[in-house]
Amino acid sequence: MQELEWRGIVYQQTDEEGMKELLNKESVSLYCGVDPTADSMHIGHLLPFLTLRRFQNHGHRPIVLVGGATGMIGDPSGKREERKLQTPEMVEHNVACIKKQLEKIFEFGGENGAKLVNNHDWVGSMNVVTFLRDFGKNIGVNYMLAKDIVSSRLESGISFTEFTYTILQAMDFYHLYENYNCKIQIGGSDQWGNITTGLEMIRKLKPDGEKAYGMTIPLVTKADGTKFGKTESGAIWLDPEKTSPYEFYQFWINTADADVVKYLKIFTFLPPEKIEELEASVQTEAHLRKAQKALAAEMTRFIHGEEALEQAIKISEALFSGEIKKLTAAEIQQGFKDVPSYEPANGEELALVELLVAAGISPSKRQAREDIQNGAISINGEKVKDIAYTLSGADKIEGQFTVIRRGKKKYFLIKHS
Ligand code: 629
Repeated sequence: MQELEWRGIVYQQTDEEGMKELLNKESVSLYCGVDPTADSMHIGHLLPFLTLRRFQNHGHRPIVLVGGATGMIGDPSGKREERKLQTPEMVEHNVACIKKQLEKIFEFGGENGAKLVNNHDWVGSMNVVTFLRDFGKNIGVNYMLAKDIVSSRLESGISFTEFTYTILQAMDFYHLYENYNCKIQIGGSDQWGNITTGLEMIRKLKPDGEKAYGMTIPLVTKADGTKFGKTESGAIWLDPEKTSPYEFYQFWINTADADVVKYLKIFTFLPPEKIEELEASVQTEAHLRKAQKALAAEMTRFIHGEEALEQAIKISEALFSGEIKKLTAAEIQQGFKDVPSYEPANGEELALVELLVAAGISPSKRQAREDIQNGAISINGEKVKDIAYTLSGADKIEGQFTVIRRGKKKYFLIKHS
């Protein structure tokens, strides 16, 4: 807990002293859940799970819950509008995808190995009479109405379905408490209401039972006030098909100096001494961006592995220095995913001037010639000054790509078929 406090990971706690005592006394099972609302988690999900992993590194036992049942309902927490229901097929598909990602974050073997559970296993086939008699009876409607999540939706409206969501999550906490001796639930600050409903359920069902605890983690903020975890191209996903390791790496590299130390503390497993050293580097030699590089490396290695990290660094360096020829076709595909591209028709004559115009790189043939003569055009990192130049096989990296740059930074990708 001391380490978590130093890192700035603790926001609210139901019983600070009690939880510290419990953690010092024994190896504790604790959980955090995620609903399968998409086929991948994004970095907004990461923090509570990284925190669970920190508990695991200190000898406690994480339980990771995927909401196969709650995902069918939709958590109203933090949402201003009623959610659209997902189809059972979508939920099932998303559960499978998210499970795979969670498996990479935790250690599963050994004494304090992680456990992965799905609440569909105990809620999915529960009958409505059992639900209302054994669980619904323990939670007062007035208690539920007092929660921010519900009270903030009373004007705009909330269905009985979403209103009931918190009881389902409370049943989970109780289920894990009973079956896995799970005593702590953690989550983002939006989960406070659901976590405390769980404690209420446990108290009602086990008035003489051992105490359970809840803790939330602060919302990740950015110094400039914009939303963390979003870029122009959308969320930063953990799935490498949705956000390539290179893009993932770049996301962290682009962290502002004002945020980087905070992120090193909350997202990485680097020890305090190392983080303090990097903090000093931000103060005295910010231009070296050592802290950003360490953050990006730690995160990319943790989520995508060493090899993907090395590739991301290699792509970043090649793009920075312009030495495109050092890259493989696969690396070019990752590094230039978001640049404009052009696919010449099969057999199309690849005279550079024509190509520049066809691909929308230069606005006219006249301008294209001027660009070439001015030395503004390079092919795979090498300047071409000959206006009669025609692309040949040697310009096609692995027969697939040619990277054209106009000016200092404007990249275009020619895709050959
Ligand atoms: C059943 C479902 C449980 C326990 C938790 C849950 C999921 C929970 C929820 N969580 C968010 C999600 O799934 O909706 N009701 O997207 C998300 N969470 C991680 C963090 C969060 C939270 O997965 O707690 O705060 C984001 O950082 O929004 O028995």
